Amino acid sequence: MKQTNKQNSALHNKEGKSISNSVSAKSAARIKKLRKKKVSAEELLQAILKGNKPALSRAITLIESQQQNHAKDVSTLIEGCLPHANKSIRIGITGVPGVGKSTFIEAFGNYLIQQGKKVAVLAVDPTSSISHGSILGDKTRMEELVKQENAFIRPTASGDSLGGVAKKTRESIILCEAAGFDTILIETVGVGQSETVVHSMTDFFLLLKLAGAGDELQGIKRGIMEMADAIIINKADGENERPAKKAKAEFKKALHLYPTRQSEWIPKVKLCSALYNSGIEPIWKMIENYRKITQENDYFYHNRHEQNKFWLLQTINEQLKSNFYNQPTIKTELKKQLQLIEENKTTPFEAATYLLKLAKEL
Ligand SMILES: Nc1nc2c(ncn2[C@@H]2O[C@H](COP(=O)(O)OP(=O)(O)OP(=O)(O)O)[C@@H](O)[C@H]2O)c(=O)[nH]1
Ligand SMILES: [Mg+2]
Repeated sequence: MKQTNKQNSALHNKEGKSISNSVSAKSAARIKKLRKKKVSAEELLQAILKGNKPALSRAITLIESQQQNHAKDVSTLIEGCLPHANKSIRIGITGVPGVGKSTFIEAFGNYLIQQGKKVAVLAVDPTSSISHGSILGDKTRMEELVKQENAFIRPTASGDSLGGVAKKTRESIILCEAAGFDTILIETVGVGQSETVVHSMTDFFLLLKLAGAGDELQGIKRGIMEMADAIIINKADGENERPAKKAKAEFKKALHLYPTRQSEWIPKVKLCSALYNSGIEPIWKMIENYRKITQENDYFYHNRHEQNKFWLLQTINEQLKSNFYNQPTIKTELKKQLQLIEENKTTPFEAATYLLKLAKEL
């Protein structure tokens, strides 16, 4: 009797499937849907402002996506974050491969966290599409830092032009600042123009060097001495300590030859061993001192305004270029013009004038 009741009471839908089964299937689907639920840009923004790291990651992924249908969400995020940005110190770090940038960031970042700072690490690496990003492989070098609640490490945006990577990094800085990160470290390996790009988005620029045998100044990229606010001679440990001290004196002498800077800051040379955690604190004290001096003489703010103006023009240039090249008609006509050039049937100037005129009419 009991059995019959149970059978009778077991509800079935038209296809004869047990409703209880289809209900559980439905709720599973609902849970799945919820998990996949597209979080609105507004929700993401609110989470970022509360300092939520997964939300920050997700937002940076949106920034990195090239998809046109994300453009509106990206604008919402940037506009919403801007009023909360700008409060950090942005530090650029450069140096040749193997100089110890990642090891330095691990030591420096952990020190900063001990001082109660919130540290975000970003990277500008034009080679990352080939090498999969220096920071990615580096996570092993930043073993302690990655575990810290108050640290946020983001591998490089890749597969893009330097201009594109730079734009994304700038926007990511704004998001990190809005999420409460007060110290932003931006690493670059110094390929091509990447040092100039990082210099144009940071307040303080650190150049990491190694003590070599003899002429330390040889092989140093033109312009880099003017950009560096400090030269850090890393690996000043063990047998390397003496040559490091010599190199320090040599760099100091060389820096004296450069004209006084608008910031009134005299670039410093410091020794450090990122691996053995020595010389880290004086570097931070120096940066704090720089901030104090340049905020008092207003250079700090002036520099950020100049950088914003530069980035405004840069963004327009990038946008104009991508608008132009992405037009289907231009794509096909450009191919034709390139062919005509190969056949000596047109000149580059004639072809350019034709294409630009064509774009205007589209
Ligand atoms: N002795 C010594 N070794 C160091 C020091 N800093 C880094 N190293 C070592 O140098 C090697 C390279 O260090 P990384 O931190 O990976 O250098 P990097 O500049 O980030 O290199 P890329 O990411 O390839 O550009 C590693 O084997 C480190 O352990 C230091 O202060 N002293
Ligand atoms: Mg590295």
